[in-house]
Amino acid sequence: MRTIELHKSVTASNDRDANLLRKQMRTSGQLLVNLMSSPGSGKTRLLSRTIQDMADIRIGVLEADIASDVDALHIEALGAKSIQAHTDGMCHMDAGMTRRGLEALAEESEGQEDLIFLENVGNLICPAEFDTGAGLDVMILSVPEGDDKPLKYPLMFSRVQALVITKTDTLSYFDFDLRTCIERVRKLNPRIRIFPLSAKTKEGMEDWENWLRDRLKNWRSH
Ligand SMILES: Nc1nc2c(ncn2[C@@H]2O[C@H](COP(=O)(O)OP(=O)(O)OP(=O)(O)O)[C@@H](O)[C@H]2O)c(=O)[nH]1
Ligand SMILES: [Mg+2]
Repeated sequence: MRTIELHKSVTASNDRDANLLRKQMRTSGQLLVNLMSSPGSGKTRLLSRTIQDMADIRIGVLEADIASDVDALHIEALGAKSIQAHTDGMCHMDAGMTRRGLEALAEESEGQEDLIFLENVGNLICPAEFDTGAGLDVMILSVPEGDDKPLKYPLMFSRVQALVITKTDTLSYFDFDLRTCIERVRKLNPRIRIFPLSAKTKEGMEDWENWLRDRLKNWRSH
């Protein structure tokens, strides 16, 4: 498993870089999914379960963290190609950093993946402000974090195409009202897809994985 050091991109326009990367990914037929959430919400565990369940699809993972390589090692142990990217203390990935991470991944796997996940740095603020060039932006909110998060971090909930509400196996231990949470999210983002699930018990995983398959097909048909 390879670790790369990334530094902030010094280009004039992140949005332009992101749009170009998205166009190139569409041409290559690879769908990049940007996963964002607060630290510990369950990104790596969701990815692990998804990789195990979707064995027929070639999946690669770009793990972005300020330090450590535990997540990438975990993913590689499942047989998926993974690159650990260190972000030089930065709390998000920009499009140039994502491109360099993807290039490193392609050197390892010869660009064979159908689906590539970017596990963004755990943070609900900065990653929402930077387009990475991904074809899909997905947020994960876990039950222990509370159902008030859409009120506190509206930008993140507004700009993603899907929300995974994870750790639903813990609902009986927390004062988390799923209906209220979903109402709050829909007020910010009426078209968002919402997947309540548990990566531990697997309940709800199928809907999430079917949606990913559908999005990949759609990505390749345009
Ligand atoms: N009960 C339960 N625990 C979960 C679930 N998903 C993740 N966890 C646990 O939550 C903790 C954090 O999960 P991770 O997958 O490491 O979270 P992360 O978002 O990748 O964390 P960072 O990379 O540090 O931001 C671990 O102890 C997981 O086992 C779930 O669906 N149910
Ligand atoms: Mg992780």
